[in-house]
Amino acid sequence: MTPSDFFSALWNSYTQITPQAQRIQQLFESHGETVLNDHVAFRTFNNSPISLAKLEPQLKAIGYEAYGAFRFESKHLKARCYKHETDADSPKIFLSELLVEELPQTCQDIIGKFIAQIPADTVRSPAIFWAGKLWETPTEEEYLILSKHSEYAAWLSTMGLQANHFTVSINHLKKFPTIESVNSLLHDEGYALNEAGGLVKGTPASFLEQSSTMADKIIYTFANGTQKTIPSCFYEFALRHVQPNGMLFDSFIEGNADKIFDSTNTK
Ligand code: OOG
Ligand code: NI
Repeated sequence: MTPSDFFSALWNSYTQITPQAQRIQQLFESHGETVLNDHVAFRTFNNSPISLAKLEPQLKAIGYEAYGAFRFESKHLKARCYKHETDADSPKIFLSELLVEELPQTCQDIIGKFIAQIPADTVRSPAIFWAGKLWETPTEEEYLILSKHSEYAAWLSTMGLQANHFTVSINHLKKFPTIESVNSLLHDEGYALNEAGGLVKGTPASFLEQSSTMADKIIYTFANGTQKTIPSCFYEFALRHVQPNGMLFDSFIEGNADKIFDSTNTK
């Protein structure tokens, strides 16, 4: 599979449950822009058939290599970032995993039940990255317990493996050169933006500025039959700055990322 096939299949499945991304892309296009992606991100469970270590070979298979590692203590997450070995314009990939053993036993039991349903050999091709939920639908009670302790766990239990966001590269926009100009366009169009830690995460001095929408909302039917409006996926905007060495910063920043995760919060 070529990276281009990978990202187009991924975009198709992502926009099915994130119609705002399609609309926002069209909004930029209506202003004469061509939208390029800075990166996409995935979430998963550690110690499972879809752990970061089990998924990584499928990124290698499409020509990607790891170049950074991150830890989010209070969210109980680890992450790595990947870039294409030769094509610098191919979107970067941010892959995080939940350290399930750090959650309370009640959550471990619920997640353990999901993980037990995933076939050991389920990771066989890059298409695993849009496989969605590989376990039975949670009950509303399970979802609420998970969301109390980890919004990430609650989100992953309902959405499974898929791009949780694509990211517009502001560097490649012509008429919207600043993150503030992007945010005000979205604000004027009525989109809810993630305000955790402020609308803009990061500064030019840290070489990466990011903002994101709040995730789209979908009506979800839980295993017990109740329905609830829950967050699906969101759209991000990133502006990278040139470092003193003359190179564009190409990694991620823990302090920014910590707030971007909140784009799928239920409260
Ligand atoms: C990933 C959050 C981090 C970034 O650009 O720093 C991130 C997630 O929400 O799964 O995307
Ligand atoms: Ni991101």
